[in-house]
Amino acid sequence: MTRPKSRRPRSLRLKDGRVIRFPAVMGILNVTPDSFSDGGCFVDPDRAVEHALAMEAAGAAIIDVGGESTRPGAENVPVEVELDRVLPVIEALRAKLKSPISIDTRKAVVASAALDEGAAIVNDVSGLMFDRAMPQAVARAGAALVLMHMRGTPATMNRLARYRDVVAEVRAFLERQARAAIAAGVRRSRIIVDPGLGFAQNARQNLELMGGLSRICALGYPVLVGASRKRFVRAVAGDSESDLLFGLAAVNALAVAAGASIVRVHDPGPAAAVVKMAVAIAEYSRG
Ligand code: HH2
Repeated sequence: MTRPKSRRPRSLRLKDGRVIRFPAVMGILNVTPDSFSDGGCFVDPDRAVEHALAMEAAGAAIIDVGGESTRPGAENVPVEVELDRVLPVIEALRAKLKSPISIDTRKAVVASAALDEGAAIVNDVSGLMFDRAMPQAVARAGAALVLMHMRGTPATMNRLARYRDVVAEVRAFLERQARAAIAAGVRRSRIIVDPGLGFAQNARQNLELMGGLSRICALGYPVLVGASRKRFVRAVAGDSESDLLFGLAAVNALAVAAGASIVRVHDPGPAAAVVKMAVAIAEYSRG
């Protein structure tokens, strides 16, 4: 039987020649004392490295290292503190990890230092709105860039969750910011976009974004979806660990079916199984 051709982006080639094949699982490594679900678990660099290697073994194709929590209400972390948290971990991981490292930061100085230390992707949850120097920092290094939609800052975003058409507005923001990144010298083929579930969106708006995800995928950039342990999953699926895991599985399966390229999760093992199954079916439903 011949398989129908899929229009989803198939892969992303990094500057160092490594290729991320889509759909891929991104494993979350928060080296923070206060992240909403795993705060304090991986502040010790040895534990962080151990956890990153375990996530890679479980199926994570990217490890996303973050030194600043962006949960609702979180305050800005000083640059020096963020650097002290992430750099030792990235340095230790570089030699041990085959998967590329992404740095989850809004600050160009942190991004540049992490890229110098061996990260290959910058995950900017502000979508280039926080630091004007960010696009040049990414372009200079030839890095890949995740552009996420958000409004305001983690401290203010919940107040800004007002939209006429959340899918259209988020899509327009991502398209505009991707153009700005390209104008600054970031390669089009290394841009990933993300609707930013839970950032300046209430539970209903998150569901609308998921329902309209194929319109965001139609921009043509790989799309990242980050629903892991977020409040809207809890609100719909329930509070227990298994509710959260199965609720997330549904989000990830439907995201892949709609054309998403990357799912960002705390538990890469179950997510990898969900992605494999969803993509196998999606290959046949896209005639
Ligand atoms: N969500 C969080 C952090 N970074 N990056 C992208 N691209 N997309 C997301 O949805 C996203 C993100 C928040 O989750 P988490 O890292 O678990 O928590 P915290 O920000 O409290 O560290």
